[in-house]
Amino acid sequence: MMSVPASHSPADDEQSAVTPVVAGARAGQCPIVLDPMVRNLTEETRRLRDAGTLTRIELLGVPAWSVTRHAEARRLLTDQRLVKDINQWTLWRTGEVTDAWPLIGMIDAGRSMFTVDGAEHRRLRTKTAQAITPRRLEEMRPVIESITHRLLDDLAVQGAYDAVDLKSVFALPLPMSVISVLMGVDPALHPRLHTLYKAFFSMLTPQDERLAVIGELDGIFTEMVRARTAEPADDLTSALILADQGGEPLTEEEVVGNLKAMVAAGHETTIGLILNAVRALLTHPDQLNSVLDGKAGWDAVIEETLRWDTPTTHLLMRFATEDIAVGDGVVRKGEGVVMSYRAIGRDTGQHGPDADEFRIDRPSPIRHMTFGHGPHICPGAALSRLEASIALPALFSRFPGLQLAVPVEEILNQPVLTQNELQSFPVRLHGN
Ligand code: STR
Repeated sequence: MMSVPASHSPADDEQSAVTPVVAGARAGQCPIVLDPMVRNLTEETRRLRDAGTLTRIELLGVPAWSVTRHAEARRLLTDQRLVKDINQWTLWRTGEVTDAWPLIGMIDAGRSMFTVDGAEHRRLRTKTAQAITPRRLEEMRPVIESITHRLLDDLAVQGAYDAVDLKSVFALPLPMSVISVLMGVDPALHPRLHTLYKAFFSMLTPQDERLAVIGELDGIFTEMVRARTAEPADDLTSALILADQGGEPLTEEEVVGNLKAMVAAGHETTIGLILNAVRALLTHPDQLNSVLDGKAGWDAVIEETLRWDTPTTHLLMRFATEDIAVGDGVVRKGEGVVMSYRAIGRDTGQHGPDADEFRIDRPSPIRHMTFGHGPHICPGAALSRLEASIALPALFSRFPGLQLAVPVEEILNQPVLTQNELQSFPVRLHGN
């Protein structure tokens, strides 16, 4: 069995590195074993990037391919021979990967726009995507502004005399509140959802507990969909339940799947965007000053953060329905492919020799691919940009003396393999 203990030791790496892996590995190529407890993400990203366009990786004992280059990823993201259907995965079909694998919930997430392709994908996605176009989102701007200002008030109180955690008081509740308004999630559920998602993503959670968490999330969202079916409200969940004119209405399972995907993606990734932007600015004071002086725009901060410190380190997973040549390697039919967005954002071929540097003065627009590409391109891209474009200037104009309360090295990533999210983010609001 390829399942992995909660804590990851070098001995495990050694052992799993010699496990025979699926066909398609280039002779002699050792997989890069991704470390869920990674302390130096930049170093791991560099190793991946330098290993080539298509690199064999190991995800908690399970082999897959990582795509690390912008151009090749862009091509593959419109290649119909790569699909999201887990039943195309040989390791799943043979039972070598099961629910005991800690990352299974990232792939086997129920039927939704996240897990199907082609015409069915369009059927599942269109309504959601249309509800969050840049134009439609302008209606949400005042809502996002008022949530932001309310949270900044909370932050001012909690950080009046001492350090305060910018994540738990601001960067997390902001996107969670916004996505909840959009989808119609009861705010009374927020504390429980925070606990459940933290456990869902953390690699320290024992797998039986994670499966219970997934079950509880399914229960919460199924109940919510049933309530809206009985009594529709003015939210996107109700809109998804109501049949499209002439179209095939979504099933309960499909609405629940879309709702889960929206809530998870709608908060988890935006926390990363906000915190990573604040961290980048506080550690690059010249660039912060040029933004505060109006010499550079917040858009440049947001786009450069998305490229340089992307919220999604790796996106799991697509499966080859045929052999596919990639770079100088071949993905064999039935193998899994991961888009390694952090490495892709640091691709020197795309972004130049200084790709590892944070520079908001890059030529605009910065052509990063953090939101993906092709039919599955992030439908929430405009929403996350809008949230960050409200949150960041509001935060720095309210607290111009904002400072890290601990050395930057002490701000650690969550023990999460796929997401680039911080455990906490202690700041002082007023400087010294
Ligand atoms: C989390 C668990 C769940 O209930 C539903 C989903 C589907 C959407 C996924 C989400 C997952 C994990 C985070 C993802 C998101 C889509 C975008 C987001 C992968 C598996 C990113 O990090 C890009």
